[in-house]
Amino acid sequence: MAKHEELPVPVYSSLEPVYGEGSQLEEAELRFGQLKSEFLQVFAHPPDVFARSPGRVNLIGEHIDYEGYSVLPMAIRQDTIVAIRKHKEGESDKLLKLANVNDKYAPCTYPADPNQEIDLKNHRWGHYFICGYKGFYEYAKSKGVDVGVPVGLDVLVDGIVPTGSGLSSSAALVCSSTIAIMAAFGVNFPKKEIAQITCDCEHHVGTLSGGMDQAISVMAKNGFAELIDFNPIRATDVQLPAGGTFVIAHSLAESQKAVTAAINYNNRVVECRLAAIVLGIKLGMKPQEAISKVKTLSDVEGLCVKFASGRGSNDPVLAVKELLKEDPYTAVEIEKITEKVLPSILCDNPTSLDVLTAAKHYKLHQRAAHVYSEAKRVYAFKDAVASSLSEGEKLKKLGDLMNESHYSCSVLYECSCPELEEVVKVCRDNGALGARLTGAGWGGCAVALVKESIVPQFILNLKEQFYQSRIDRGVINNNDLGLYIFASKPSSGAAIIKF
Ligand code: NG1
Ligand code: MG
Repeated sequence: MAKHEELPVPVYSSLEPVYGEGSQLEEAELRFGQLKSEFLQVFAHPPDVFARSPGRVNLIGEHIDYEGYSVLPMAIRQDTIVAIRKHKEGESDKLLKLANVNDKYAPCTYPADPNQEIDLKNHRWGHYFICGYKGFYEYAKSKGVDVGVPVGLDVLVDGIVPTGSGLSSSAALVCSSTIAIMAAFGVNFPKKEIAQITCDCEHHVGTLSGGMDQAISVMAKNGFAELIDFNPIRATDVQLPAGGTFVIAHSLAESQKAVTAAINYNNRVVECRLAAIVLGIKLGMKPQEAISKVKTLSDVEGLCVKFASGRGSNDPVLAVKELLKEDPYTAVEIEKITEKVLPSILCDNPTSLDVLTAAKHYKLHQRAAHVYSEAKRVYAFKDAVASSLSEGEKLKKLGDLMNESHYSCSVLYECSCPELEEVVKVCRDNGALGARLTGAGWGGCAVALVKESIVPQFILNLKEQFYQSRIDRGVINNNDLGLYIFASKPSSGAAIIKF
């Protein structure tokens, strides 16, 4: 039997296989019905096909996917649906017409040109669709799949993954767009290939992101979290202990990653790369060799472990502690070690150059210590789930690992913010076994592991202790509370729906 990730995206003729039964199915039926009639209204034709792809919550393994390390997310119920119609050749202007059911997102039009550049200075929601469009053509070309000449596309989007929340609304949009385009062109690819295409093509919006979000959005299975490995992308089912529930709680600070990339997300990617090169050199590589060969901290882990083993340990963090100073490095200090100026080291990626302009210094020690320790916690988490511990002990262990992960994100990686610190504390004060920021951070959501039996009370307490004052100040509306704090079960991945 073909492995799950080798299979193409499933195609369904009804909504039950994706949304199950009950209220979730009812809500989906309503959304799809409205989407269809709005499509008809806007474009005067019905859509050919729909694609949906979910958001995700990362349980553990933060800011390590782009360093080549495995992560452990699960898909959430909230998803993005894309309805699409492909024009016939010569039918009309060759335009990609994008509309959104949410008025917040004004319609936008792009040329049907797979080689178009994305205007990074003017961030627009439609750019994420264009990522998928470009990715689709790049992939088809690389595989020699003939998809014909570019034609016009009509597209209507309905996304309910909260944006700027660390729940991957961007990947849900990129994945559902790419899959809708595929389906409109009558092709389908193995899920792991789509996970790779969508990961690569999201770079067109200017973030140097890893592949976690797209991988889980495309490959998730109902009822399971997934351990996602990279190079090549692989997903292994993780069955979470039944007595625990993951509650997602928004800090109400919006994280505008695409806008602030140079000083936070991309900055960390660059710091990790520089830390890896410096470690490589300190561990015996020639500067030029390290610069050309070392891209991520996983590339020099072997050398770090070898160094540690000389001291009776197998922990790469030991090498970090002894070889990288705790004080931040200036560019000049790094250049002394690398014997080359930073812009020429990072010239293979123009996005990195913006980071150099914005950065004052580089915290190599802290970032590398976070990455290596967080990578270990992911496996400890997976091993605890599979262990013979009692359920209570298991949950406690998972919670402890989540707390350690948060501490490392907050103190070593500095990707938290005051609102996230507060919501994490309120979660722990109210009986969470563990709580941590999830996703990129700098705002967005926390995820808390809570005993199933106390979930309703836990949510009530959070309402009182965290959200009520914000409701009173008009930051959020009381009726919307369910959008900001909710329990989540592992949901299913991307699907194509053809009625
Ligand atoms: P968010 O910002 O939560 O969607 C980002 C990256 C991930 C990963 C996490 C941090 C994108 C699309 N995703 O997620 O690849 O690096 O941060 O673990 O940028
Ligand atoms: Mg994102």
